Amino acid sequence: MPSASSTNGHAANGASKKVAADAAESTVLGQDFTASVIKSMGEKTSPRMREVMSSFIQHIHDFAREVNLTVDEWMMGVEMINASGKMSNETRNEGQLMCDVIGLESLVDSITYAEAVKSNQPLTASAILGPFWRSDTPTRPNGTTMTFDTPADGIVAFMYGQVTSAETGKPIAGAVVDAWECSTNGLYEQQDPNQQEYNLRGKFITDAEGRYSFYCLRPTPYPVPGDGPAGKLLDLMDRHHWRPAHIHLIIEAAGHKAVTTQIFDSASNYLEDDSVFAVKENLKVDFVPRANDPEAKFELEYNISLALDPKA
Ligand code: MBD
Ligand code: FE
Repeated sequence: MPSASSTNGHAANGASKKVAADAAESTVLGQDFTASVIKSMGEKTSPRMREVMSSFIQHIHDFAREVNLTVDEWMMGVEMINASGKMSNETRNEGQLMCDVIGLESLVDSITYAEAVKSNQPLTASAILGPFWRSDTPTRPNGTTMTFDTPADGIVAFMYGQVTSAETGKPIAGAVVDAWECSTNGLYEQQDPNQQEYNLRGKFITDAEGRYSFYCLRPTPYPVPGDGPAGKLLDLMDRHHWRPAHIHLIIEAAGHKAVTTQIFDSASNYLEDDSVFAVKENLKVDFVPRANDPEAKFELEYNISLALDPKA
């Protein structure tokens, strides 16, 4: 653990007032101060809370020491957090987006699912939820559409597949496939007054053979919104806002572990430099031309394999 106290020797300059001031400061600057903040937790805190907060305090103090964080810089961070909160609601989560652009949601997702990846079962890989999921998306019949305000440059695709159990390989009936995507203008329905509510969102329930299907847009690249602190942070770091073309999915079935994921059009730009670091090799999919369907130019078969929930 690097200690800041070694860098505090500048007090030895003879001026007694300055020595006293520096001595007081060095207690706050040093590891003793950090330890005292950690030790101030009471005995009623849970073991996990103690573990998480001890480490958090340690790292954030060390971070401030390492970069010599100034009051102005720290206040800029505080203001970004406050601004994130103010623009967040049921349909937009800016705090989450802030975490996304620094790779934190992807890291936490990978940590959470590391266990599942270790198993030899052919599980569908997870990916981050992102800030635009809605809890109240309507259920729609299989074979129907979720693109209602299809723009002139939109390409309709038919997406279908089967949900199976990784344990048995058997189809899962009654699984819920919750899908959402943005339109070609790079806006999710709740960001765009010109799209009807719940456009490009739907929940589809698998039939007796575990099958689901729907019409959607072939996804297009998408810029992380620039109207809030996450966009500002990207600009300050001189990074672009783009995400590769993706469709979000949450698949849930009784007795199984739900999976939150995204699939990425393998023909898209930005697969190598996703602004939120969510692309995984096995989540890239190939849209192929669809024959004999006036409703859709492309199709995508996407099958999903769920792990049993040991708690169920
Ligand atoms: C998105 O559309 C998204 O999916 C993520 C993860 C972050 C920002 C915007
Ligand atoms: Fe998204």
